[in-house]
Amino acid sequence: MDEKIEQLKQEAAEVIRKHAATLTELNDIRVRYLGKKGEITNLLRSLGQLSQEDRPRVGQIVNTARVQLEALIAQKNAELKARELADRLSSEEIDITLPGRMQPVGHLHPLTLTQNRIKNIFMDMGFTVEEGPEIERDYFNFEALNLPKDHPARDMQDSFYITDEILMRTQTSPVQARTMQAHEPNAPIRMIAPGRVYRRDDYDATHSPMFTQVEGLVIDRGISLADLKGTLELFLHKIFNPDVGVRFRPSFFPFTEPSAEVDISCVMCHGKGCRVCKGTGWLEILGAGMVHPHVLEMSGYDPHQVSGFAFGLGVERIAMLSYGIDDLRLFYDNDLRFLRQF
Ligand code: 2NM
Repeated sequence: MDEKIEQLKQEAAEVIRKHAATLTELNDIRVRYLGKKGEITNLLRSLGQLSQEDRPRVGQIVNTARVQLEALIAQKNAELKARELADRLSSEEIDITLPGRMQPVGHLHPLTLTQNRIKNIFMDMGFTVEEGPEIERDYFNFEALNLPKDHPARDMQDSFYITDEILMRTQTSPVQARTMQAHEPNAPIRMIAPGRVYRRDDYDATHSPMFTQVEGLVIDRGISLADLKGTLELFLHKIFNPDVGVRFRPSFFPFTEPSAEVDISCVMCHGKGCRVCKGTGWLEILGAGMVHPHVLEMSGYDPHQVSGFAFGLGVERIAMLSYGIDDLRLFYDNDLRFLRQF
């Protein structure tokens, strides 16, 4: 009996040492020897069959074996728990030295970049930047700018009407009329109005039914054509380069008198004549003129007290010439291969 107990204890100790790789396995082993129907437990139960004198001695041996195995199991249990924790810590490790994931940062659209350059040049000359609605009243878009209802330049073909009295603005000049009317009569104005305008037009390499304009207006006592020339020449030298040639040609606009078309020497061939300037050496870049007395009058200004000049330009055209772009549609396609170049 004594030997049998010793053998069982050795066997259990061996199994605990060598075959308990996990906590589950260790628990199975505990049940097998020390559980309700375990081998050591069975031995304790069979003590009743022993004689009176053997019982206490054998009982003590079995009990000692039980206590020793329990201690062995507790030790192994602590060992396995520590290992499982170490395994988890290393498998779930976070490398805090890894660099963060790059968030790509976008940038401004070439038309916005060009519009900002234009705005900055005029703001440096003391101009304010004014805005107005893109859905405009016929009155501000045409009537207040000397284009009465029967004027040929108001041909329905050229505009997107919403009702008889409301349309998508065809120019930013209604912002000029609104600004004049918001001022005290004859108060000086030095402003630009950048923004989108809409015209019924084909969509091709050089035309779009929506494009971007910057128009300007200067009103004060004694403003002359010399101010117009000086201001626009300085602007063109800053936006292109100081060596660019500038020329003024007589033209017609209903809201200015006299009116001029302003050309710069071709930025591609420097005036020699090429495909871009159609062999002329010049590129049309601006429209301008002295504000018509009737336009001043209609917005509450007295043409006997003050005078003014105004101008208008297309942002797309300036961007195309600055960057050497030959198709206007590239600005609206949102093709990243194009946009990423700016
Ligand atoms: C242009 C050309 C010439 C212009 C005139 C006015 C106003 F409101 F003062 F009458 N604003 N803009 C003007 C003059 C616009 O664009 C080619």
